[in-house]
Formats: sequence, C-alpha cells, structure tokens
Amino acid sequence: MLPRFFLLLAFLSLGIYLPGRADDGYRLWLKYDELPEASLRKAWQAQARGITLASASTPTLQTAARELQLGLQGLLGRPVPVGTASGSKGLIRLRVAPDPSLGKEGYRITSQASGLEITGPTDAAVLYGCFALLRQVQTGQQPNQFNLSSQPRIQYRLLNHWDNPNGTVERGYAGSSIWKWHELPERIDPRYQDYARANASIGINGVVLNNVNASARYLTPEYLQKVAALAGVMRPYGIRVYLSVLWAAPKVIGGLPTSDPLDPKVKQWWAARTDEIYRTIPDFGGFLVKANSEGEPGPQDYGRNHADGANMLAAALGNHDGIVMWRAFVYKANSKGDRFKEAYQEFQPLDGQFASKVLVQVKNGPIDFQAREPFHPLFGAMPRTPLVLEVQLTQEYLGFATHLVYLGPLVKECLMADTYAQGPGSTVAKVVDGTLEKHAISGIAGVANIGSDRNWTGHPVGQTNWYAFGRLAWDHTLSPEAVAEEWTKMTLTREPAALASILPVLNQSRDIYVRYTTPMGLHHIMGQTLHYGPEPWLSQSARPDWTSVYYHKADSVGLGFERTARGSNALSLYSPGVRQQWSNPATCPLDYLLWFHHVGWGQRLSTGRTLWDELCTRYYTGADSVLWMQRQWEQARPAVDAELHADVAARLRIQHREALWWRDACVLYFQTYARRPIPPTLMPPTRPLAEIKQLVDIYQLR
Ligand code: BDP
Repeated sequence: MLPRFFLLLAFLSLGIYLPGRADDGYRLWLKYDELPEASLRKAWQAQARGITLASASTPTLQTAARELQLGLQGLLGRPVPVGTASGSKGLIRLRVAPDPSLGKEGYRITSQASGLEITGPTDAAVLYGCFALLRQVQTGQQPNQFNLSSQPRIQYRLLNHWDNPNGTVERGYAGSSIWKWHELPERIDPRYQDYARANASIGINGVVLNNVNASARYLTPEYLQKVAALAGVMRPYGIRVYLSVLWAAPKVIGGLPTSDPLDPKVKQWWAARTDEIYRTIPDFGGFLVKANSEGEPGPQDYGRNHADGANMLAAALGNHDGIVMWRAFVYKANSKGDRFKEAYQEFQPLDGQFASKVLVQVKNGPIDFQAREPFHPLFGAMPRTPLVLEVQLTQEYLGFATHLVYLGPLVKECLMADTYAQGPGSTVAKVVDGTLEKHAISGIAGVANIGSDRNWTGHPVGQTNWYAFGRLAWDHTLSPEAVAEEWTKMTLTREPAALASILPVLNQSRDIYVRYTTPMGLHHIMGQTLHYGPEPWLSQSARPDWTSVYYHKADSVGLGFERTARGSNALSLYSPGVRQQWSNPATCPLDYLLWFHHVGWGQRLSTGRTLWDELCTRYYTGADSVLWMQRQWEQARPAVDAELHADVAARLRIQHREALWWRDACVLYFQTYARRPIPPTLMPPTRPLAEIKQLVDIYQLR
C-alpha cells in the first residue's frame, strides 16, 4: 500500500501528465494530446518518422524542428527524432529555398516521394509551415497528398500590449502583466517562450511591449537591457519587439527643455537614442506613438502637426530597419462638435505628408472599440498613407473577461466593409493590406487580452480572440466561422456533437452581446471610467463626449445621433457609395441606424415594428439568448474538460445576470423618453429604474 502511495506522490510532484487531469488552459491551442483515433495516429506516424533539416541550421530553423517534434510526439504518441541525414521514407524535410511566389514569410507543404517537405524563402516561413502542418494533425485531417501553400497578406502583424512598468495592464482583465520587469534581464520567465510559441503558431510577427500611454522609462539604458532580453526570447520565433514611446521623453529623461520635433537638439536626442536601441537590439521593430490624445503630450504642444512628429521619428530611425506607427486616435473636448469626425479632420489633410517609414494606426471604428461601429472614415480617405488597422482584443467595452464574446466576426466585419474609395469592392481589408492603394508596407494591430492568469486570457474562451486575430491578420479571407472551428478543435474538443453545440455559440456571441447592450447602433452608453455595465443616464462628466447622453440623444421625439446633413454631417466623411446607403434611414442597415439617425419612437422599421418595439425586442431576445448559450454549452459538457466546462458555465451565469441588468437599465431608462408600454409579448422588468441605477455603486463602477 505505502510504496504505491509514494509512487503516486512522486508522479504528481514531477507534474507528470496523468490522463483526466484538469485542463488549466495554459497550453492554449497548442495542446498536443495524443490523437484518440488509432487509425489517424498510424496514418500520420507513417508520414512522420523523423524530421530532417535540408538547409543550414539557424536558431529559427532549429526552433521550427523542435516545435514540430514537440507537437508530433505528443499527437502521435511516440518519439519523432530530429536529424540532418536522411535516406529512409517518412521523414519531414524542412528546407529554406527562394520562392518568389511566397513573399518573405509564405510556406509550402508538399508530399514528395521521399516524404513531406515544408519549404519557405526564410526560416521564419518554414516555422509557420511547421505550425500549419501541426494544425492539420490537431484538427484531425488525414495525411493526404499535400500541396498547400499560404502567405500572409499583411506584413506587420502585431500585438499591442497596454502593459505598464509596475505590472498593471491598462484595460487588462486577465491578471497582471506577463512581463516581469523587475526580474529582467537576469531571469527569463519560461512563460515568455510559451507566449512566443503561441504567437508564432498563428503568424504574429511583432509585439509592442508597453502601453500607448507610455512611460519614458523604456528608453533608458537599464530598460533597454530588459527589452533586449525579451527580444532574445522572441527572435527565434520570428517575432520582433517594438516600444510605445512617450512624446515628451526628451524632456522627461533627456534633460532637454523641449520636445519640439523641429528642434535640432530634440532630433539629435531621438537619433542617438534610436542608435543605442539598435546597438542593444539589432532587430528592433520600431515605435508606436499616441500623441496629443487624451492628455498625452505631442507635437501639437509646439504648434507642429502629427506629420512633423512622425517624420522626425522616421528620420531618427534612419537606415535602421524599423517603422513608426502613429496613432490616429485623437479627439478634443468640444461640446459642440462630433467626436466621430475629429480623427478624420486632423489626419486626412496630412495624407501624402508622412515619411515612407510611417504608418498611421487607425481604430476599426470612429469612436472607441464599441461592440459594433461603422468602419472608420479614414479607411480609403488617405490613399497616400499606409494605414494600420487597430482592433481591441481585450474586452474593454465587451464584458471584460466575464462575457463570452468571440470577436472574429467583429474583426471580419470591419475588414469586409466596403469603403467605395475606388469604386465598389474597395474593402477596408484591401486598404489595410496595401493592395488597393499600392503600398509597400502594411500592418494590423490587436490590443492584447493577455495577462498573468494561468489560462492567459481570464475567460477561457477569450483565447479565441487572440487566436482569431492572428489567423485573420495572416489571411483576412478566412471566415471567422472556420477560424472558430479550428480553435475549438485544437483547444476544446473534436467531438462532432459538441462542436455542433459550441460553434453556434461562438459565432453568434458578438451579435448577442450587441443586442443586450447596444442594439441598432446605440453606442457609448456604458458605465463611466471602468466601461462596464449600463449607464445610459450618465449626463455629467469631465468632458461632454464621455457622457452617454451625448451619444444616444434620447428625447421625447426619438433616439439616436443625427449624423446626416441635418445633424453633425459626419456621413459626409464617407465616399458617396457609403453615404448614399447610410444617409437614408430606409436603406441604412438596422445595425447602424442609431449611429446616423435620430429616429422617432413610433417610426416603423423594416422589421414591421416601431423603433421602440424593436428596441425592446432586441434587448429581450439578446438577454434570452444568453440562456440559449448556457443550454448549448451544457450539451457539450461530456466532451469538454470538466474544470474548464464548469468555469465557462459559471461565467455564462454571470453573463445572463448582467445581460438582464443591461436590458432592464436600458429599456426602463429609454422608456422615460418614449413613454410607451413594453410590447405585450415581453414581461416588463420587475425592478424599478432607481434600483438598477444603484448597481453602478454596488459594482463600484467609479
Ligand atoms: C480607450 C481606453 C484607454 C486607452 C485609449 C487608447 O479607455 O484606456 O488609453 O482607448 O486607445 O478606449 O489610447
């Protein structure tokens, strides 16, 4: 009895995997548990007797071989040796070879007489090919005759961390920062490498390490050593590091009296700092800048414009292989204006004035990462400037880490939006990937939802948003449904019945969230400061455009922000093709209606209902749909790890409680203006508005 007990203890303390052990989510989509189907395992085993390098070894190629080995050994349940010589069949050859049809990072997987071959023009391309092959095995594909190739459509595919030196994460809901600055550069947390592997597996090739509300500290020699240590972990995975910079750094840490971009000493300071960065980190990626936005310093403090600032940094980069990503997220406190228009008004006139190393980084929508926004009017309106699309993966306005919201459809919706800039088919995707306006560089950025929580993203399903961002950044023609299916098969289960119940939940989750929070184009009516929960009654704040009433404009007549020529005329910023459709309430999609129109409460809509009835219906069906999500999730229980299943089920219970909070708050508040009854088919809320308003304090939303 006793020895056996000790044996078990020894096993447990060694952390040896025992079947049935709870899945804590740490391994993300790179699980590599043995394939359950013996026949599939056998078929793949015959194709993967070993791995051989057919090109001179580099750290990245070694990484590729090691990652492939690790994955295959787990999935196939037997050793897959890595060697250099070959002869026997069933070896997977990794080969770096020029191939103009693949760009710099594209890969090709082919079946040859001697076995599978993964090729690409660079070692990073081969690494991507290895992860692509693993994906085939992980999602249960047969090892058929392969002739598969893929290359990224966007060049710079970046995660933006909003992480601070003290370990906090701005708008982070998954614990603290994964970067342990106080331990660097001496101690390299093993998590850094796991982070790099996860990114490389979905094609992310750059990470901005720190918050856009930047500390100047990152540019000090002490911090550059820390950044260099992280760069060393990322490098073999084809990932470059970037920094957000504080515009006032020359003053704050440089001892200069000014940060004026046209001041020769300021220019010199940045050039010298940049040279030092490249001496410390030879493959440093470049700078991300938030300037003259929400109180951050910038070139306008000295009467200069954004192009002056961005071009000065581009000049500081000189011949170094780096870029400047200059954010267009700007707005001034102007009670009479429309915040919707401000970024456009500041940036569009500067088109053509930015240096060739500068990309302007634009959020997907004109306000601020709302659950649904029309595409930002700058897309298509700056043909001489490469624009980076910035999306937010951390769910600041989408229920933090408590609400299950798969963002693949949100990202795709923006990418597929037609700007009509050069006629029909001028999608945001074509603007961003550079094909529409023939740009040499292109970029996309996702604000990371990653933190120190064991499962990385807080909500276990939040991992999909990291995954989907990488996959869509690589290839925006992928469907979000296909991406969700990949992630689910790799992460949760391949059992068909479970997939059939989980996938509709993922795919509909974003629309459901919109319904119970901000249907039909309502926006920015959330709790102040924390941006959680409903606060449509918010009318006082430090700035008018931080209130809710500024955006929904409810009155006795109707609801919504009039942005046609009769109102702020923000619609004039879009191409005629877009404007025509959206400026007529009869042709404006219902999803955007209240973004652009102040609609009468009794106005009949295309659904046959009045605005008021439609609004109520959406809030109610949205909240009820969370019960449907719960039932669907429950059906998948036998096929999903028990601990993970329980975790998501519990979060779905919170989500339902909070969906009711949103529903009751908004329906009762807007009813004070509409003065109409809740449609008879819906059960009126049982609690009064006053009680719901108190929840803001109970939740400590300020
Ligand atoms: C807003 C966030 C704020 C960010 C800002 C930005 O509330 O924390 O600093 O965006 O993107 O949505 O700069």
